[in-house]
Amino acid sequence: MDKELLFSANGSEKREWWKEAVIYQIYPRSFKDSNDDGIGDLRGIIEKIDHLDYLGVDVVWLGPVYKSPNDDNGYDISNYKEIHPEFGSMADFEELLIKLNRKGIKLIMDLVVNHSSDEHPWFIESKKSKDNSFRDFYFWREGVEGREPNNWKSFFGGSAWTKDEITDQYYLHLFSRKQPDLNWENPKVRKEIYQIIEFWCEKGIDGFRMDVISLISKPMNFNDSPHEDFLDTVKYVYANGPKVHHYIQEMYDKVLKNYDIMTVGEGPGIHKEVGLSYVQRDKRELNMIFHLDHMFLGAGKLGRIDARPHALIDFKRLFSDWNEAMGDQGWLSIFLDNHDFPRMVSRFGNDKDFRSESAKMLAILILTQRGTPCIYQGSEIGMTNMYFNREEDFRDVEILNFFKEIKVQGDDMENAMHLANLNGRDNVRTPMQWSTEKQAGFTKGQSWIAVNPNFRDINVASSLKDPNSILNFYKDILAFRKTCPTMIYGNFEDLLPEDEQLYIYRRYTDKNEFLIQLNFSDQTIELDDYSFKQNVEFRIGNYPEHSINHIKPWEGRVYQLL
Ligand code: ISL
Ligand code: CA
Repeated sequence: MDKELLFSANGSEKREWWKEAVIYQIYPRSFKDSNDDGIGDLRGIIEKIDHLDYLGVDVVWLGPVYKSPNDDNGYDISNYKEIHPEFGSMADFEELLIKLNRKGIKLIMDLVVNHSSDEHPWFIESKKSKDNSFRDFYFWREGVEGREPNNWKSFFGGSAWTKDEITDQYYLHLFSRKQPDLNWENPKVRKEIYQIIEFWCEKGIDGFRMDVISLISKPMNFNDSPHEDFLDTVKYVYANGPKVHHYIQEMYDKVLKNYDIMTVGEGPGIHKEVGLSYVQRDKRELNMIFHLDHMFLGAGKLGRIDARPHALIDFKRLFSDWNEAMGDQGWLSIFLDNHDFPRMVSRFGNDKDFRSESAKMLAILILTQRGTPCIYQGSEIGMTNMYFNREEDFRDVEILNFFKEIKVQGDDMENAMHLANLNGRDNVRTPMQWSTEKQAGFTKGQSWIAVNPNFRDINVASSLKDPNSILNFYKDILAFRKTCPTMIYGNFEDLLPEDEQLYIYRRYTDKNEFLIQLNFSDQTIELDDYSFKQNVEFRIGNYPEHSINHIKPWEGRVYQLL
């Protein structure tokens, strides 16, 4: 038992429920379909609350369920205060919230307010004429010599500007052309957004994951980006704009501060020099951020889609650097995948020969780093990347646009498909695998995106029956973490930053110390050099037997120093 179970009241760090919580991310379209139309929905989630309860998670982050034409699966919202009928009704939403809360699980929603859908009434008005009262809800600019106003590229390929015929001007969209960027310079826009936040807080939700919050303040000169590399443009031109903190502080003062909620900012382009500025204690902004640095590791010429294998050293350095950047003033959310990036066991583990071992080992990693862990649906059963054989099986707007560009340029489609299969977003969006029934028990209808054929081996029902399953390991390590404040508030130190296969670190306070050993290779490694000088107690690990003299392939374990 962690000696500090009751600590912290007079410890250096203030206890916060959102630091102690573990988040579980639900991608609603792919979680559980209750009415067999092939699309996951709110009643489907209600059916599966027992699964979340069994696992022991504290907070559900619910992906967007608002009214949306689904160009980007709900990240293009046409009504922020309505539930999309394909997900159910407001009554279903309220029932979900109550039933989760009854099990002690909180609910946070996705707040997507860098952009709306082009089918939002604001945009429909805005494009009508240059003097429409909603015109400056968005960014409209004249073209320059018959071309786009500047050289900005969209995250989803092509220019970030699209010309609208009605007024012959261009509007800005950092994502798809159906996701026009909202103009936060306009106080009326901000007021509307604060009302939306209030609307959901009044329903009793427990916070927000804020989509691309790093992008809400644009450099209003709209100069060309001087960077050739898209990710540099994101970092230094699109993100962390001049008024971003002013806006977030205003949002805090106008609404957030009135509720005891969790706020998690997501943001491409948030780099470690600016990370703390979003979450600094007492700064009245956000509780924590997701940075995406490890998601973009090894990104090649075509961006993250052609990510090359990276060195473990670089991966580890990111954790150390970010930990240092946060110090005792800031807080991160820790994750290894989500609905935008490949499955963690496929990318960071070995999903062929050591799937179970590496999935559990990565679970140890996310649950023992300093920060609030976030588990994406399916990781708890070790779901893997899907391999799509046919072009028509892909669904994601990013990938479809990518294919279009490849074709226009006459480039190699076979390679493009290969990259999409490695790093595309559809990989992680295949339905949650519940059982060995048809369509993995996700739906009795036709699923909106293919089910991974490996569902007969990888599914919740079978995992429940197997005491050594990944699922049961997650349950155990979640329970372990709850008994262990050092794992939450303790310091972090990487003990072997230069090792290319092992990740060995400690979490400690002045009273307690834990040693975490993770093997990121297919080999057994002798540990002579790292043998302990002190007595240790084994606390949790992913092999039934373990020896302090060596560490097996993808083995992970936590010791407490006595
Ligand atoms: O997946 C990516 C594209 O290569 C990321 O860069 C992603 O666009 C970025 O992390 C922002 O993601 C968020 O906003 C997008 C939405 O498509 C993603 O699903 C969401 O998580 C626009 O709303
Ligand atoms: Ca449905």
